[in-house]
Amino acid sequence: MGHKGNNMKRISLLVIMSALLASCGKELAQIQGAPQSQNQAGIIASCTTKEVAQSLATTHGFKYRVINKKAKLIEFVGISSKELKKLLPKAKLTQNIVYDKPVVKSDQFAASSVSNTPFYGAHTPSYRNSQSANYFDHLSQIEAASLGQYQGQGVTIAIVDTGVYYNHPHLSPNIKTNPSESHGSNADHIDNDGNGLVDDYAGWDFYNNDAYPIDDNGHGTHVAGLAAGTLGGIAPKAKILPIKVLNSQGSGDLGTIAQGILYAIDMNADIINLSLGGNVSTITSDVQNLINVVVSGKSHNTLMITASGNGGSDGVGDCNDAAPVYPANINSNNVISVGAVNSFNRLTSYSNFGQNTVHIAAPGGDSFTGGLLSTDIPYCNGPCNEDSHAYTNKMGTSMATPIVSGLAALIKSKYPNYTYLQIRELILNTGVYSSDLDGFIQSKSVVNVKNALQ
Ligand SMILES: [Ca+2]
Ligand SMILES: [Ca+2]
Ligand SMILES: [Ca+2]
Ligand SMILES: [Ca+2]
Repeated sequence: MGHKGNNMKRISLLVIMSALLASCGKELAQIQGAPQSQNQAGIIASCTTKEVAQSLATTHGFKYRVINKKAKLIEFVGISSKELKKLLPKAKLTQNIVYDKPVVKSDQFAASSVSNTPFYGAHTPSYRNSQSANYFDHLSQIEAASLGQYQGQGVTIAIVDTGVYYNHPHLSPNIKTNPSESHGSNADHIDNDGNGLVDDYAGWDFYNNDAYPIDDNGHGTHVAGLAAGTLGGIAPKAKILPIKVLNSQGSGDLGTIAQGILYAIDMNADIINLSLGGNVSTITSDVQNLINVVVSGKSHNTLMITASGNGGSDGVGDCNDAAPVYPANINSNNVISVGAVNSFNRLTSYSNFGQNTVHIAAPGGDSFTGGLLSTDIPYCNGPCNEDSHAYTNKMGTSMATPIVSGLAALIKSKYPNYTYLQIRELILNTGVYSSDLDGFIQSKSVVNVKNALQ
């Protein structure tokens, strides 16, 4: 998300790193690529009053936020549970801490060490099982913990992002390959299918203009896992088409993004996940081009799932009705704009909103849960075995978006002849009402997998 005065072409990934929630005033430029430190998740305590929390926070220099006024639940960030416990008697808090969960941090490769490794093919899948819901908290929240026979089979979700670490053992079984092409040691350096791209076997990297859209940031890999990871994805049998349009810092420009979307449409993606965006105040030719490309998806029956944004430079949610974010605000009925709720189905502090322009909400993680758990850049720089898998927590409307993309894939696998519009309407009409979203989110609801597939 760009801030005011930014070059309008700049567009960024929409993830908030939980380590930085305590300093929401930081601009995204500083947030991008910043390492997550351990144990920075917020903790929740039940306080007598907001005033007590406020005085505690002021005296001891940490942040707080009221989660639920009635239940007197207060979230504290920037203090350990041990420290807070020491302060509790002094503050006359009614209860002890009810939740304290550290951020999972894998020792991932530094972005600079990710090389253009080819896609080595499918690892033996470790499919969703009865234990999955224990690890992936959001599955129960949207009633996706147990799936029936429709798990996204035959459906392709394009991930237009920082790339996808396609050799991750819990993503590789689902990577969409192009039967006309090959890459790596099998590359023939010929554009066999005549689409203008040489050896586009496993998607394309439009940022670096090569046949290896591998992720050198981590964002796209996380997003892909949320939508269609074999172990924790909403649609664990959907195909993932990796398309890299953002650089290792998560930035890119509208022209490259439009190219990536056009490619996804041409490759017959059913759903295009766009966990990226930027503020747009003037419809320049670049913006108009992006709009045209997104609208052209209608004639190919392509549904776009877009992130509404994370509140701009201050990290506090903004109204998209007043300050448009693109591509989320593109007024076309093949676009769904997604806001983020916490685990109580309440709008997160960072999520953008807009009762005319943000259509539905999905879990996006909050600091007390450490964000949503999903696939991360693994240890392996080549074919990956089961032991080399990696997971991490991230939060943002970027994370809420692939939840909706996964749901769209489940619907499409059950109703293969549905149009983009029928899928869109089913998603928006089968959510669970949350009074907290009234006036902020058009459908006033949070996606629900069980309702949608009934
Ligand atoms: Ca080609
Ligand atoms: Ca070729
Ligand atoms: Ca590349
Ligand atoms: Ca804001």
